[in-house]
Amino acid sequence: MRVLICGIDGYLGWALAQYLAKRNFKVFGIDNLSRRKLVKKAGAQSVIPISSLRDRKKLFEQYYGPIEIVKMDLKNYEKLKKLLQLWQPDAIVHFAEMPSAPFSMESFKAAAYTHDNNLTGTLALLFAMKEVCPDAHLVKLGTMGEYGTPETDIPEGYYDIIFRGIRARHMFPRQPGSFYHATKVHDTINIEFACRIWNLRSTDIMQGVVYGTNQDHIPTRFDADAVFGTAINRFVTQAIIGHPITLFGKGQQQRGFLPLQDSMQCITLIIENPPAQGEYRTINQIEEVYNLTELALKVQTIAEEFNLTTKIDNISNPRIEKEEHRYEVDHDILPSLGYLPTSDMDNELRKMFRDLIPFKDRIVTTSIMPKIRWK
Ligand code: USQ
Repeated sequence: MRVLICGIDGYLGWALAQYLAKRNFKVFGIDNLSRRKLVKKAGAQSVIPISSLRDRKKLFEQYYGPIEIVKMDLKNYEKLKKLLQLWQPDAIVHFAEMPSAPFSMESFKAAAYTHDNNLTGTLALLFAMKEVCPDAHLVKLGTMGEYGTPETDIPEGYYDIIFRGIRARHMFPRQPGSFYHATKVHDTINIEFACRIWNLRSTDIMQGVVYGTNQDHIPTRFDADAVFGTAINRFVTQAIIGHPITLFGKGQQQRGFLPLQDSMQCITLIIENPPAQGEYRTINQIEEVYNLTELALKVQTIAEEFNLTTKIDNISNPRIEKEEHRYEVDHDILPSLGYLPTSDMDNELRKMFRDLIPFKDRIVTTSIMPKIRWK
C-alpha cells in the first residue's frame, strides 16, 4: 500500500513513517519544517536531538530502503497535485497542521497563522484529492479537543437527537478550547462536506493527548516546553531536571491519553480498514482517561525509581477551561478493528525516563513555565 504522510518531519509523522516502513508500506512524505522553526522561536528545542531532514532521509534509507520526501508547504496546490499524480497514494495521512493550543492563543498573528496553515492546507489537500486521486483514503488528524468537555457523554462523532418528535442522526456538537482546536473543528466541517459532495472518503481521528518516545531506529522529536510540549511529556522532563511538576489550576481536568507507539498502531489499522467511497467516518482515539493530578502522581512515583525526588505545584491556570468536569468517551471502533494496547502507562513512563535522562542538559529550563494566557 502506498501512503503519503503530510507532516512527516513531526512528532507523529516521523514515528509513523518508520512504523509503516517496517510493515512493508511504501511511504512518501512532505513537510514544510514549520514545527522546527516554531519551537526554536518559542526558545526551546527537541529534547531528543534530531538531524536535518536530509540526514534523516539518508538514515531512514539505511534501515528501511528508499523513501521520497519533499520539503514543501501543503498550501502549494499546484505542486501538491503534481506529487499526487506522481505518487498515486492509496492513503494520505494528514498531520501537517500547527498543533499547539497555547501558540494559537498568543496573538492575532499566531491565531491567523494557525487558521491559514491548518484550514488552507486541508482545503488544498481536499481539492487536490478531488482532482487527482478521489479514491484515496484521507486519514485526518483531528483532536478530542474538538468536543471540549460537554455535560454529556461523548459519542464517536455522531449522535441521535429527537427534536419536535423527529429522530435524526447529527454530528455531535463541538466546543473547542483554543483557536487551534477550533481549526480542527473547521476542518471537520470542510472534510465532511467534501466527502458528501465529491464522494471522497475520510477518517477523521479525534485523538487524545499522545505521549512517549518512539521505539524505532531513528528517534522522533520530543518537545517539553510550555508551547509545544504536552502534559505527560512535560511532567517527565520536569521530574528529570528537578523542576516542580506544573499542574494547571485544580489539576482535576480529565483527558484521554495514549502512548505514541499505540497511536501508530491505531493509525495503521485505520489505513488498513478504509471507509466506503463517499463516507466520512469519525473515530475517537484514546486509551486511558486520567485527571492531571493522577498523572502527576504517577510520574512522581516512577521518578522515585530513578532516584528523582519530585514536587508537584498547582500553578495559576493560563488557560480558560473547566477544571472539574465529566469525561465519558466512547471509543469502540478501534477495538472493533483489532486495536490492542501494547503497553501500560507505568511501563511507558519508565521507558521515557530511560530515553530522556541522557538528554537532561537539552531541557531548556526557561521554556517550562507557561507565558501565554487565554485572557
Ligand atoms: N496541563 C497542565 N500542565 C501542563 C500542561 C498541560 O496541567 O504543564 C493541562 C492543560 O491545562 C489541559 C491538559 O493538561 O487541561 C492537556 O493539555 P496538553 O497541553 O497536554 O494538551 P492540549 O493543549 O489539549 O493539546 C494536545 C496537543 C494537541 C491535541 C490535544 C488532544 O498539543 O495537538 O489536539 O492534545 S486533546 O487534549 O485531547 O484535545
